[in-house]
Amino acid sequence: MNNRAGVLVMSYGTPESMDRIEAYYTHIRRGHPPSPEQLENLKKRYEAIVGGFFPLRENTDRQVAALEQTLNRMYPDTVWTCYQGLKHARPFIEDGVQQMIEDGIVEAAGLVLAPHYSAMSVGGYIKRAQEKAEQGGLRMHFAKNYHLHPDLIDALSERVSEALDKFSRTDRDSVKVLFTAHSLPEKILEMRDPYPAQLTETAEAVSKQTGLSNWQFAWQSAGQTDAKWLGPDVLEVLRTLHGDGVRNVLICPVGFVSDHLEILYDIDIECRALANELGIQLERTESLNTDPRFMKALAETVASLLQ
Ligand code: FEC
Repeated sequence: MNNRAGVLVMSYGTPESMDRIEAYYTHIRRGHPPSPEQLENLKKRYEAIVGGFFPLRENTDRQVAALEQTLNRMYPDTVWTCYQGLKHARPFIEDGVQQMIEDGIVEAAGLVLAPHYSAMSVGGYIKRAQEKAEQGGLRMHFAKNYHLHPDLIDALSERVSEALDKFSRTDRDSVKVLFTAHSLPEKILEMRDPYPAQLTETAEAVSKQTGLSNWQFAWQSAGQTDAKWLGPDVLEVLRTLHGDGVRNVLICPVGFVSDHLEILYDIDIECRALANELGIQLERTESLNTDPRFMKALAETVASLLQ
C-alpha cells in the first residue's frame, strides 16, 4: 500500500440554507426545476425538522472526520486523508476528486455512505467520481457495497435490541419490525439490480443476530414522479398491519446511515402521525451516524480496496 492515501467519502448532500432548496431540488431532478407546489412542499418538510436546519450536512462532516481518524488509528503505516464528495450539493463529487488531484494524491479509494448497491444510486456516484478521476490521471478503487460487513450488522443489531426495550415487557413479543430503505423506480427490477436483494440480506442478517422472527421489509420516501416505485410503501404497510391487529411496530431504516430528512420527516413525523391515528406504538432505531463499529466497517472496506 502507498504510504499516503486519499479517500473520497460520498454522500447524498443537503441544501446549504433554506434559499438553496430550489437549486438542490433542481439538481436532484437533473436540471428540471420543481413546480412551485413541489418546492413549497419540500420547504415545509425541511421547516418541520427542527426549523429548517439541515442535519445531514453536520452528520456527513462528522462521519468523514471520524472515518479519517479511524483509518489513521487502525492503519498507522499510511497517512489517510478523507475528502468529501456530495451527489447534489457542494462540495460535489467532482470537487472532492479535484481536491485530491490538486493535493497530489495518485491513488485513492472511494465509497458511498449508503451500504447497498443500485445502479441508480451508488452506481451513479461511482460513475461521476471515476470520470473526473480519469480526466486528472488519478487511480481510484471503489467499494460498491458493504451491506453484510459484520461490524455493520453488529451495530444495527444492537440498535434493534435497544429499541425493542422501548416497548413494555408484555408488548415486546408482539412487536413487528419493519426494515426500510429508500424506494426506487420499479424499472430497476428489469435491470436485475442487486439493491432489493442486498437490502433483504442485511435485514435477514440483523434478524438472525437479534433472534427476530416477526419482521418484514417496506419501502419509504418514494419520489413524486409518474413512474411506478418499489412497494409496498411503509405507510401502506402500517395500515395493513393495523388491519391485522398489530399495535406495536419498530422501524429500522436499514438503507440509511445518518439522521436526515428521510428519517426525521418521513419516519419521525409522517409515519408517527399515521401510527398515532391508528393507535400503534411506533418506535425507530437510532441512526448509525458516527458509531465506532460503523466507522470500523467503513475503514476495513476502504483499506481492502488499496491492499
Ligand atoms: O436530508 C437531506 O437533506 C437529504 C435527505 C435525502 C437522502 C436521500 C437518499 C436517497 N435518495 C434516493 C433516490 C432518490 C430518487 C429521487 C429522490 C428525490 C429526493 C428529493 C429529496 C431527497 N431525495 Fe433522495 N434522498 C434525500 C432527499 N431521491 C429532498 C426530492 C423530493 C422528493 O422526491 O422527496 C427522485 C429523483 C427524481 O425526481 O427524478 C430516485 C436514494 C437514496 C439512498 C441512497 C443514497 O443516499 O444515495 C436511492 C439521504
